[in-house]
Amino acid sequence: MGWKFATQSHQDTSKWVGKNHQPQAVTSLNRAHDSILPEGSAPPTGFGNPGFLWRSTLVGGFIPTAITSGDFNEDGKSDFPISNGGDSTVYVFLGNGDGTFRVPEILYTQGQSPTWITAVRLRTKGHLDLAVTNGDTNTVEVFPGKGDGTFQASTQVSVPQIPTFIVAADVNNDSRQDLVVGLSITQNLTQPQVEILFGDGAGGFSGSPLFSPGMFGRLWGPVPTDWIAVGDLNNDGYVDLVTTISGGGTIPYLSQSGLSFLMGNPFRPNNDPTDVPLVVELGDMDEDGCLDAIESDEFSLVSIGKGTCDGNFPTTSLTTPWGDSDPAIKVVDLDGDGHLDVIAQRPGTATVK
Ligand SMILES: [Ca+2]
Ligand SMILES: [Ca+2]
Ligand SMILES: [Ca+2]
Ligand SMILES: [Ca+2]
Repeated sequence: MGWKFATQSHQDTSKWVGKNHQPQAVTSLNRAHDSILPEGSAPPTGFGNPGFLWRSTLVGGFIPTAITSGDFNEDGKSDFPISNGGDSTVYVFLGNGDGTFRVPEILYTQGQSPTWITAVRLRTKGHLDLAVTNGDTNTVEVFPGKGDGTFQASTQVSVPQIPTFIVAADVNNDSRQDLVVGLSITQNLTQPQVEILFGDGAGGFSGSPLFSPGMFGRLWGPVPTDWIAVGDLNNDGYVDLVTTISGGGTIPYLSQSGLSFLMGNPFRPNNDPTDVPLVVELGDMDEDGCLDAIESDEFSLVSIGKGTCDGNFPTTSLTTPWGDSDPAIKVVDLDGDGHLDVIAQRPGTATVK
């Protein structure tokens, strides 16, 4: 698992970065680490640019692993927390609303080696919170937000294996946010791939149904769940899941009224049995009323699996070569024309309509 799980590779990274160090002012960052592109220029995506301009690099923690967004100080401006796997911190960048940020608040996780992070409102009457997966301590850690950009002391919930991904959703339609946690699977063991932590609306959790895809993946490892997309595949009012697991294809799970899930037919990008999907997002790309699966794979290709509103994606088609060995993906209407766009990470950022 390499750098994501430092203690497993026998590296005590806590010694590398002291916990009493002071963050630098963002404005005094080492410009040598900034892009070679001048600030304000458009990044070379190879696609039509919907209006992004290059900005200076911000200071980060050691080995950033994931980013989320939300308004944590309730000033109407987006903020960006980043989890850092190497020094077990979360940097919370409060936005000024003009593309610049304040000096980040640094949260120290109780668990070790954060792998993923999501913003979620776990308390029905509360403020926006943060949930972090800790790869080396097998925990989900929740930082309850105070609504002013600071957070209460965190609490942890154990999960059975290494957590590698987390996304928030109301799985059982009780108007309380739940956490969907992707897990790493040990080879040749039948283990749960996903654990769902049902929120109680007060910041606590109850129940954690587990389900297993059986054996997937390569012949070494643990094999991580790389990504989980949430959406209602069959339009029954309950969110379903589509996951990627390294070497194991893209696996849909259909919700049974939020109480349990049935595994659907795994599929791979371009229907290629040798292809390895890494990340997947959902969006109705052809606007036929059925969510489609947009995947980026190990071959740096992006493809679209055309959904049929029953949890299946029988037809996949290559869209474009891009991507990276550690990609990310997002589906959103960037330019506000009513049609979904795809953002996929490569050694720059690419967009396509
Ligand atoms: Ca804000
Ligand atoms: Ca719920
Ligand atoms: Ca559904
Ligand atoms: Ca569709």
